[in-house]
Amino acid sequence: MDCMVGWGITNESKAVMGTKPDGTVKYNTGDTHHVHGSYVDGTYDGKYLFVNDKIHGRVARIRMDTMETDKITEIPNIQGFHGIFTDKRDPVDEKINHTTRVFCGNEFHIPQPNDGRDLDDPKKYFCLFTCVDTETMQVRWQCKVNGNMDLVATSYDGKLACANQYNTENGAHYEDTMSSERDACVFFDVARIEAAIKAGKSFTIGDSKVPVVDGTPDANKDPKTALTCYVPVPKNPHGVNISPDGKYYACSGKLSPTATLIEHASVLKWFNGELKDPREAVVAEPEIGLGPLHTGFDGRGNAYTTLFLDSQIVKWNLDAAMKAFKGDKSAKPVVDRIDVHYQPGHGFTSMGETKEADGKFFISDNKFSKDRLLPVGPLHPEVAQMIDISGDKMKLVGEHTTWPEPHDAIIVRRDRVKTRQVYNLDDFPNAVKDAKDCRVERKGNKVTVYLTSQAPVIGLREFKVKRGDEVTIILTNLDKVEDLTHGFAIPKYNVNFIVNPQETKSVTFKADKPGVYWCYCTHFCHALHLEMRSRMLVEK
Ligand code: K7E
Ligand code: CUA
Ligand code: CA
Repeated sequence: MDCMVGWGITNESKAVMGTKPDGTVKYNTGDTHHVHGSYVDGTYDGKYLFVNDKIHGRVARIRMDTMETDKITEIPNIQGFHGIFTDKRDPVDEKINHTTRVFCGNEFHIPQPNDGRDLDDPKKYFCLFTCVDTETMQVRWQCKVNGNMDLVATSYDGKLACANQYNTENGAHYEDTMSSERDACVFFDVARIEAAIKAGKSFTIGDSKVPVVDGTPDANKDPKTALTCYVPVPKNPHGVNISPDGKYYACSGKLSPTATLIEHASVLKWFNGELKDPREAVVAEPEIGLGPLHTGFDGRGNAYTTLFLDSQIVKWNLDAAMKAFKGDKSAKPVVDRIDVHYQPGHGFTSMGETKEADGKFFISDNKFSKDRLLPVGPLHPEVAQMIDISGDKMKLVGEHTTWPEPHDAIIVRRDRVKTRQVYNLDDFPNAVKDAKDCRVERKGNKVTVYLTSQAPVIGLREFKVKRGDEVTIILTNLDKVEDLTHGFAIPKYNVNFIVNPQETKSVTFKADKPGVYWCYCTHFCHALHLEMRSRMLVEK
């Protein structure tokens, strides 16, 4: 719920969020982690952003022209939806060089279906990798996987998606998740999975109609028909990121002081049966420092990895790392380090997740601020720090506070962001197009109040309803000036939202308290902003 924009309060936002049969919002909690854009030709097209909700297993689509969520999809059969990434082109159709899928990793394994069976037998739980259609926002398919999935990355040719796995042990307790020396990065052959689904080699789980294919190692022994490929990486890795040239995936060690570089072409070779062992796809494994988590790239052959335990960003060179891996003792992968304050989680470079990586900036989202700021209570704000990576040495150039706890972001070049400044009145079928149209309509005990706002006036100075009425207020902001937003609040009725210029929103509530209620504008709009009010009169 956000009472500035009215998210979770207006009927329009409730329709996006989903409601229970009694009309209340289904979930008003969330736990977003990662944000990624839609692509065309390997770079951002400025159309959509996609964000995961780990707690309820939902994916939200944000329109980049309004920066508002327009769809939310709840994915069946999963818990702990952590990693998310859009595809960058179609694996089969050459003409589709833009995003049509968003891939969703699933971290917590559960009984399938999760209806009370197998509660005490974690060995029977399993996870699903999910593909959602970016236009319809319907779930296309799911793939059964061994182990959990953490972060997700996709290839530039559209052929592969992958997820790092820290719990290939399928452990239920943290010590169990650390029992193996190696976990994995699991790769998905997108075209093969979709062909298997087309061929009907799928099953369903519980009430869900989503087709599921089997991507467990036992079901995928023959590389030439396998849907998945598990590349072993050291102990409990975290984060997987692809280099802007599309050639390498970097998996961070977390419990190992290493990064593992996996070659895209080699994974494809394994799927074609030309490579014996998935381990041969690993082309470098440099020691880079303690607690590596996430990696950004500069497009000049260097990687920048956050080191949670060392509180540093380490810059390492991909070619040098590959030479060292082949035994060249003179090759030094690590080229620079810089302290950050403190304990970085995500780190990302400007345009770094596109083929237009510009090598200008790296941002470190730090999990602790400790002594950076005056103490403001037990909970501290955190800091994000900006590093200039254009030269040989990294240089700290900016720092600002963030809401705890800063997680993930992308840096999008400004010409890719084209937002609209004013809404279009005609986009809202229920718009009240003229102040003269303001009125109260009654059908039985259902009352609709048509209102406009235009600084400093709300279209009706007062309106009367009866106790027990179901009241719907439809409010159009007739102002046409950019950023001239009005709010609308009703005391004691839990109503507060804004309408942007030329936008229409509505709320519905029961008039259960008689009396006078001053509806007022909550968003500073005019010298007479405080005077901008109306009265709701509720008769006994
Ligand atoms: Cu590294 Cu949720 Cu992005 Cu946390 S995962 S840092
Ligand atoms: Cu309208 Cu303040
Ligand atoms: Ca493990």
